[in-house]
Amino acid sequence: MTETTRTEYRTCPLCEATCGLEITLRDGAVTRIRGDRDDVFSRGFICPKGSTLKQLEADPNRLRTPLVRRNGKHVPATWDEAFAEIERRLRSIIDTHGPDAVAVYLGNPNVHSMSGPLYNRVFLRALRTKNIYSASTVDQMPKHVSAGLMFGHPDLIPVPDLDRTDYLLMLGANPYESNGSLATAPDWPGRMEAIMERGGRVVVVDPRRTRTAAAASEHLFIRPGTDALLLFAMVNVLFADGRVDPGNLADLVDGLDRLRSAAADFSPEAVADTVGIEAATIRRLAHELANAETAVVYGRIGTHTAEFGTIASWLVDALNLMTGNLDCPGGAMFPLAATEQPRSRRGFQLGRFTSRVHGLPEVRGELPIATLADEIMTPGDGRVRALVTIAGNPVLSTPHSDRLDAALADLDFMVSLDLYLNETSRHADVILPGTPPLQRPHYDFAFTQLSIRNVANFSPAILPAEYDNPEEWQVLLRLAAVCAGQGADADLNTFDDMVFGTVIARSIGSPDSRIHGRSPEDILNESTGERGPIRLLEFFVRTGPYGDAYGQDPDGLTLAALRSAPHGIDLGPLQPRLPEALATPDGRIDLAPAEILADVPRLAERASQHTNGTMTLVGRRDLRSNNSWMHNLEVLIKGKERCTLQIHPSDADRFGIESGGIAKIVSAAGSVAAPVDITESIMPGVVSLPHGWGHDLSGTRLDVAATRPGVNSNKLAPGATDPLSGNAVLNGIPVEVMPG
Ligand SMILES: Nc1nc2c(c(=O)[nH]1)N[C@H]1C(S)=C(S)[C@@H](COP(=O)(O)OP(=O)(O)OC[C@H]3O[C@@H](n4cnc5c(=O)[nH]c(N)nc54)[C@H](O)[C@@H]3O)O[C@H]1N2
Ligand SMILES: Nc1nc2c(c(=O)[nH]1)N[C@H]1C(S)=C(S)[C@@H](COP(=O)(O)OP(=O)(O)OC[C@H]3O[C@@H](n4cnc5c(=O)[nH]c(N)nc54)[C@H](O)[C@@H]3O)O[C@H]1N2
Ligand code: SF4
Ligand SMILES: [Mo]
Repeated sequence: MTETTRTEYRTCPLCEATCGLEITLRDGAVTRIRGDRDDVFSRGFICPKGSTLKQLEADPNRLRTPLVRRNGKHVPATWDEAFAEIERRLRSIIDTHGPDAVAVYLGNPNVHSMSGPLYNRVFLRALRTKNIYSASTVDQMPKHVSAGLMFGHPDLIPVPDLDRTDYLLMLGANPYESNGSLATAPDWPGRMEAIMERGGRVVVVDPRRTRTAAAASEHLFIRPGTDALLLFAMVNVLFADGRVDPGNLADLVDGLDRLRSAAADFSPEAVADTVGIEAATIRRLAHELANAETAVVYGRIGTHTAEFGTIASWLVDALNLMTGNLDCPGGAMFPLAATEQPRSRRGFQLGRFTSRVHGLPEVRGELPIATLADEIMTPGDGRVRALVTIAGNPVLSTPHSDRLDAALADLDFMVSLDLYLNETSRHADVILPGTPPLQRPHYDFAFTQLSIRNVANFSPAILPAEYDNPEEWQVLLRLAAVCAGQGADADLNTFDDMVFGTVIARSIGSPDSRIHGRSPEDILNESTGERGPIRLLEFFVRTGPYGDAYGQDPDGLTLAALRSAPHGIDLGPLQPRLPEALATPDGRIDLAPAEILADVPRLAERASQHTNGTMTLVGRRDLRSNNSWMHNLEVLIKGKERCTLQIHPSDADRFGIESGGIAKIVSAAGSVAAPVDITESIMPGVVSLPHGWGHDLSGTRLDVAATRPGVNSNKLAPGATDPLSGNAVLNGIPVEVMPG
């Protein structure tokens, strides 16, 4: 047999940077993965994780068949056996207790696949539970809330125009390790350095001197949890010094006066002690922002997963707007994704229903993950008795983990769709194997909406499905069929045609659609014969802003065009999109949403409560990690210990902790013990542990991860939430530290 070598190109689905990969295969097996130098966006950039898709495919612990728990042990089962079990047990719970008794948790990798954005909703619609949870409430929900209230739609999120800005003020983000978030840009480091090379400035605000901070023009330590105060003080300065100028947007903005009065109490002097940044420095930052030709404020995890996450997220955009930098090149701009569909001008509402136990408001149809354990453990009508997790590991990634771990053990039934038998899926009665990245097609529906350049890039699957396993979208359809009462043996092709038919019907019925009024047959006949996500992608691209609208614009984008561009299609730099893109009912921007203003008194109380003298915990990321789930790949976890407690030498001294020793960290929720890393790169009074570790639980199948288990930092998070977004407070947790 002759050896055949082929090269394929695809977008890395692991993080938000969306790097192009060049993948070489010999006789159908991957031999090498490197950066695709011809990718229109990433130009060859790649991080150490990108090439490990090869090891992920090969990992013997990765699940290849369904597992069903029999007598306490997970044993292999056929798909039919697994679904028979799901149908029997899930149906009985739904029939007896109603759909709300079944909760669903959607983890982060759902936004990194095609099936997640397209088929989860089919499953959720069929199930009709109000108990929907996701990683969004341990992540970016504050941004959705502030964007929804200001601009009318929770996905109208402005991103920093990195390639054209003269001044970047970055808070709570460490793109040198994370490669960026809510700002898709392959090679963040290179783009950040380019700002300084062209004479601009980058200022990083972080309680740790991260690699990002070290590379910036300036780094400022900040006391954890106080970003909202710092940002408010900057707003205060701009008003006080007459430096407010929304530029082109002046006529579109409501609420400047209300913002001015809300900021009145937050002078730099009033917040300086609590924030840990001098008043003069805060004034200077505000002036630098106003003076720069173009400038942008950008905040991420450290700013969002905090006590005042929504206020901080709002003030980031408020500052961009007040300095004339919103919707302008070099400022914060709204991407226009190739799959974007017209948005209704209904505006954005919070709290349309509340959680059963604590009455927490829904946001975007979901409830805060921090309260799932309460919903499982509190008896009464409407108690959650079953859980379906889809690509999520909440036992490691969400707060008060010990409690959630115990709650999951209490469920009547649990299903996990996952790549691994891990800390979460070990509780599942049925585990269905997910589709690994190279065995599925890929398109970034989510990240093209958050991209600092408009780009479209489709990647076909490059490896066949192992064991003829169904792809995740088919698994989700089958779950939907069970929940809808059609049974596990329903004809999935018919079901998928129905899904597609509904999408077409909705679009042609909408006056804003580019195919409004066309005949459904017309669209069907012109569509690819392939069922599943590819057909839907085609639909959204062709009806999208650059699309051919099924023949109306012959030069427009099509699936065929995407297929013939393996390195992606560059749709150009971001363009101003306001006012057209606004989705508020009045078509205006609300700079001072009433819901957010109502939360400001809570912040005002915090302004004078400095935490000097006490210890506060923050998180961090490492380039070779990916939340909780890539620790089973030897290439990534080898080398130095990564799950360490960073602590300043003065604090280590104070607590009698020695270099090379172990520290015990105790919070209101629990305690863990970790090896210490005594370093001046962390602010005195702050300690840091990364999340996603703690692979020492029984009943998992993670042979490599178990050799370097680390500890689960989320055992320390008490499960407090930002009241507006329901987002968990994961940074700024009061702790005590002692020799362990
Ligand atoms: N303390 C602290 N906690 C945090 C954070 C923090 O900064 N600090 N960050 C938070 C953030 S931003 C996030 S996004 C969350 C993440 O929270 P989660 O999404 O709950 O956790 P992950 O570790 O991403 O787990 C992903 C799971 O999906 C599985 N998986 C991976 N790929 C696929 C796939 O293609 N298909 C299927 N079916 N399964 C797949 C993995 O095996 C793993 O079980 O963690 C949050 N937790
Ligand atoms: N290598 C790697 N890359 C990843 C991930 C991963 O786990 N590993 N996860 C991906 C995911 S899901 C996401 S959401 C993104 C997140 O991407 P980023 O938002 O860049 O997240 P982090 O790298 O955790 O950086 C957060 C920073 O906030 C700082 N911080 C903590 N508390 C505060 C505070 O109160 N104020 C301020 N100003 N700073 C604070 C921390 O010290 C830390 O340096 O990364 C993605 N990329
Ligand atoms: S930076 Fe993110 S997208 Fe790029 S190779 Fe690494 S993991 Fe993949
Ligand atoms: Mo995330």
